[in-house]
Amino acid sequence: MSQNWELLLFPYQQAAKEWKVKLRGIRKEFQLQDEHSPIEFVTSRIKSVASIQEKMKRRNITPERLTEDMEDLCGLRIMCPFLDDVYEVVQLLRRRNDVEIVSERDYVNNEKESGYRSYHIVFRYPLQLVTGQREILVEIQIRTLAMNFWATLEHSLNYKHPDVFPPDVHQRLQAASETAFKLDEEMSQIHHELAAADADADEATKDDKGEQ
Ligand code: 0O2
Ligand code: 0O2
Repeated sequence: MSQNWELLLFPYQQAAKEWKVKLRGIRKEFQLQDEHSPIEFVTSRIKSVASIQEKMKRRNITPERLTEDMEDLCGLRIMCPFLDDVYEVVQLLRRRNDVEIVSERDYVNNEKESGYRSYHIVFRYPLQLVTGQREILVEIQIRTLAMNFWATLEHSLNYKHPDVFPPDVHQRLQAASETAFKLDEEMSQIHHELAAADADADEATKDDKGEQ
């Protein structure tokens, strides 16, 4: 069966655009209220035709089952400043009524063998098309800046040099992922301490004013 890829992928492109607006809107809302935003930035990608075809082969996915069985045709990525922010974004998504969550995979606390960490959510999104409403699957990967740094470089190293990966490189990449995670933990700790110091200072100011 020959596929009209442009037509098939159009709803996914549309969904990616709509979701970038929604997610960047969340960041803006926090900023307008002078609050810490758990979202640093958002990117998206539509799976390439070559990558779709490779995955169809690898997973034995038929063209008829493609849009149900391939959950990441539309992929969004949310980068968070701190570790806690990843779970705050997960909560924000769970509370929304414009999505129906289909699955969640926590690779933050259960890292993959490669060292990969991210929180993956797949949800069903009702898209409004000229032909009516259509529910499509969207995947969101939520990760910290440090996790993104590691995953971006590891992906590019794997992609560029797939055949010359000696076992010790895998180990070194795993170790690098551990280092990135320690950095995340330390930055989160500093963030908590500063937030607590801020709260104490606010309290002291209130007390001072109360005494006057
Ligand atoms: P802003 O003001 O930086 O948030 P588009 O959706 O058209 O705006 P496009 O071309 O589809 O963007 O690209 P993509 O990959 O979806 O998103 C790119 C966005 O991610 C850009 O935002 C980049 O600034 C942002 N981005 C990518 N890498 C980084 C990074 O390391 N740090 C930060 N802070 N942002 C990054 P915009 O659109 O320029 O808007
Ligand atoms: P793309 O289009 O390049 O983003 P599968 O897709 O079959 O490999 P599965 O079980 O469907 O795996 O999904 P999984 O493992 O939950 O998520 C797959 C996606 O997570 C990948 O997309 C990557 O974006 C990311 N990912 C998973 N493991 C790793 C890893 O070890 N390193 C890096 N850098 N990223 C990883 P694809 O398949 O690369 O597609």
